[in-house]
Amino acid sequence: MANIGNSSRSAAPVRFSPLLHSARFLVTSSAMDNLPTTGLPEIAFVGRSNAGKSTAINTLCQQRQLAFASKTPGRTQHINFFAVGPKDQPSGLLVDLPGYGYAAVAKTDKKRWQLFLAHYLAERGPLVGLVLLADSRLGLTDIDLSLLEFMAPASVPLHVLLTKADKLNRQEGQRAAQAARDQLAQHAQAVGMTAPISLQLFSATKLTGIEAASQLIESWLAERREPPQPPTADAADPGA
Ligand SMILES: Nc1nc2c(ncn2[C@@H]2O[C@H](COP(=O)(O)OP(=O)(O)O)[C@@H](O)[C@H]2O)c(=O)[nH]1
Ligand SMILES: [Mg+2]
Repeated sequence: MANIGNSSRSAAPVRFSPLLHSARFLVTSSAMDNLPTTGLPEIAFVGRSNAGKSTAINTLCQQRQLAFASKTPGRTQHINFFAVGPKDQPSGLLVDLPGYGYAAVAKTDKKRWQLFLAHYLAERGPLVGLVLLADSRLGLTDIDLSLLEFMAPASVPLHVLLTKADKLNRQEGQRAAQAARDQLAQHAQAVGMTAPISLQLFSATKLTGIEAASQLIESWLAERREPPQPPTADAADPGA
């Protein structure tokens, strides 16, 4: 599994992504049936309530209030869409999916959320990547891991941000990352997920891992933007 951005913050100033900085609110959807149909490549952010999802989105985009960080988790069940790229020609969307369960996850909540996500992953053609956020002190829970099951058929790459890494020392951080990596590898194999999975430590307060996360998100969007080259006569497989 790729090991991205696992080092702590260097002395050099953090390079934020101008593309992500261009993010602006597009629309809120309250349900699956009124999601925007722009055809633009889409990157979704998921995670348990309080994992630090809103804070991570704001930090990656260098904006204070783009996604609302809340002291009362679990309130918003809306899906917020943000556009990035030139105003007149956006190049992609960031999607803030509803958080799931706080503290003790109610079984019904969990089921409802899993159904929603399964549906979203199955239906969302333009989805080019999923970013899963999990508190580095708590690690991945079974509901986090259940994502892989739904992602397996969609073949969408997954990137995990272990958030609030500033709360752990270096050794604890490395241990948390390795434990999560092992869990992901095991689970991916169990459910037959073959799309790439990567993981890194992330801290909004110390700005750990900003560049690695930004670069991956940009590369996901760029891959989809470039139309596939039509095969030329030269490139054709002579054996075909
Ligand atoms: N120490 C620390 N706290 C964080 C970090 N990111 C988020 N938090 C805090 O964690 C809580 C939940 O964050 P929020 O972004 O609202 O989580 P969400 O429910 O996943 O959107 C807030 O009190 C944040 O200030 C971080 O990188 N470091
Ligand atoms: Mg939030």
